[in-house]
Amino acid sequence: MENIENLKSTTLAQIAAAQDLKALEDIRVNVLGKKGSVTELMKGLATLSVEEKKEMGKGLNILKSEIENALDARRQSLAEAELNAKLARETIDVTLPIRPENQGRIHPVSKIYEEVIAIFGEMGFEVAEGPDIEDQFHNFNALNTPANHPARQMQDTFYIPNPESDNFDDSYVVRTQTSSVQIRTMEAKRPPIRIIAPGRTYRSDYDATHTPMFHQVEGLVIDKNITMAHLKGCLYDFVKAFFELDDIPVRYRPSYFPFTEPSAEMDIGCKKTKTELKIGAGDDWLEILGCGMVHPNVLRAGGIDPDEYQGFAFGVGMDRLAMLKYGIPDLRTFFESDVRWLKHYGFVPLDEASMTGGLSNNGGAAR
Ligand code: 2NM
Repeated sequence: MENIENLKSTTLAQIAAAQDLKALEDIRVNVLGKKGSVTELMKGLATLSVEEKKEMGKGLNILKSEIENALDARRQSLAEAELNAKLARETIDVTLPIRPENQGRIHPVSKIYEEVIAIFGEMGFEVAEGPDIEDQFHNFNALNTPANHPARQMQDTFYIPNPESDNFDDSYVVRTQTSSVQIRTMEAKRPPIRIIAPGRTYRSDYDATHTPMFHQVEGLVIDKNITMAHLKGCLYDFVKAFFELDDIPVRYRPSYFPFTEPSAEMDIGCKKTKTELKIGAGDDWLEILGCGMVHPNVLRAGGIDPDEYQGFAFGVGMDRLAMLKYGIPDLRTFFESDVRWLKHYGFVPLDEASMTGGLSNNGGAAR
C-alpha cells in the first residue's frame, strides 16, 4: 500500500507538470500501458494471499481511476490553453481598414452599373431582369424583328439547340439585347411602366470595341400620351448626370431599329484630339445611344393597346460608357481578368455611386 501511495503522488505530480499532450501520453504509457508501473503491480496480485489480493486489488483499481481522471482533466486544460493561445495569436481586428495593397477593386463595368441605376433610380425607374437564354419570340418576334431580318442572321446571334425540337425556329438564343426583359415586363404588368433592364448581352463579334459578351442597359417608359419630348428630356438629364456636367450639347439623328418608330441615335458634343476625348464641349459629335418610340407591333406583342398607350425606349452599351467616361481604350481588356488592369482602372469598393453622395467619386480615392 505504501507503493500505491508513492506511485500516486509521483504520477499526479508528473501529470500536473506535463506541458503538452505528448508528455501526458508518455506518462499514461509509463503508468497504465502494457508494461506500466500500475499494470506491473496488477500482474503481481497473483502471488498474494486472498486477503492481500483483495485489499491491494481495490487500492490499485482506485489508483488507476484516479490517474485516469487526472490525465483527462490535465488533457482538457492543456487543450483549452492551446486553443486560447491559438486564438490570441490569430486575433484580427475586423474594424481595421484593409491594407491598400491588398484591397480589391470594383470593375469599371460594375461601377457603370451602379451609376446608371443611381441616375434612373432617382428618376423613378425600377430595375427589371430576365434570363440570359431566351426563346426567339422574346428576343426577336415580339420586337418586330421578322425571321428574315439581318439581325437574326447566324453570324450575329448565338443560337442554342432546343433538345425537344429539331425545328430551328424553336432553338433558343443568348439574348442579343435586353429588350426581351421589356417584353416580359409588358406581359406581366399594366402601364404605367418605367423600367431599366441592365444586363449581359451576346453577339458574335470581337475587336477593340466589340466583345462576344457585353453589357447593355435598356429603358422603357409606357403611359398615356407619352411623346418624343419625354424621351428627349429623360435622356438629356441622363447624359448630364452620367458625365457629371451641368450642360452638354446633344443632337438626335434619324436611325432605324425594328422595335421603334421613329428611331434615333443620340450624339453628345465633344472635342476629339489625337490623344484626348473631351466630352461636353467642342465641334465634334460622339454617338452615345439608340432610342425611339416603341413600335405599335411591339406594344401589341406585349399585350398593350397602342391606341391607348405610347412609350419610348432606349438602349446604351455600358462597356462603351465605361470606355468613354474612364478613358479605357480597348474593350477586350475588360474581360481578361488581369489584376494589374483592375488595380489601374478599378474603383475603391466603399465609394458607392449615388446622386447625392457623388456618382463616380473620380477625383477622390478612385484608382
Ligand atoms: C435600343 C434602341 C432603341 C428598345 C426597345 C425596347 C422595347 F422592348 F421596348 F421595344 N427596348 N429597348 C430599344 C430602342 C433599344 O438599343 C440601341
